[in-house]
Amino acid sequence: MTTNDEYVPSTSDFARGHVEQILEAGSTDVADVMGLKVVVLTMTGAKSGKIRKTPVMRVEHDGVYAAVASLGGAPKNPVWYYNLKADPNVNLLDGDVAKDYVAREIEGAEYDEWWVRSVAAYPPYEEYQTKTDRKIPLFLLEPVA
Ligand code: F42
Repeated sequence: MTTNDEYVPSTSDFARGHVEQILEAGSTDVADVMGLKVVVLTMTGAKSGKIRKTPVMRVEHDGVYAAVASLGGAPKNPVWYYNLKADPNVNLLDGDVAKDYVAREIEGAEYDEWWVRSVAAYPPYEEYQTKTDRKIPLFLLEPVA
């Protein structure tokens, strides 16, 4: 993903704080949620065109990652969901390794398979889904060849 626009931090103090720590250290290893690993997605704002950085829990299998648009089980999708729908090209930082990926929303059997993996990586996702009628969207992030 190549962008030459400015980075605009999240309005979420929690997420912005994590991103600041991670950018300072150059690695996601400095951050965790309940001791579980996070990764940082760098994406393009759907309306602003600005660079946005969004931490999500680390869900990975065979070099493919999942991004779970849970927003803690809120009734609405996080705003970054619409960014990825508008421009699926993201960069993902895991540890100190940053690579480009393409995001693809998944459904059906693929969703079910990756939902199990996501809950295994971060069990609270299960409870989040019980809090809302919204089906929590899942994106797969597949490496750019
Ligand atoms: N959120 C999840 O949904 N899933 C996770 O697994 C997850 C893990 C996680 C781990 C650590 C951590 O620090 C945060 C974590 N979060 C997780 C929270 C996540 O990082 C986000 O903060 C949260 O999901 C909310 O995302 P959001 O995109 O709704 O962010 C809001 C707070 C925000 O920054 N809003 C901005 C604002 O100004 O209100 C706009 C951001 C934006 O992208 N704007 C678009 C643009 O064009 O720039 C406009 C998009 C539009 O259509 O309006």
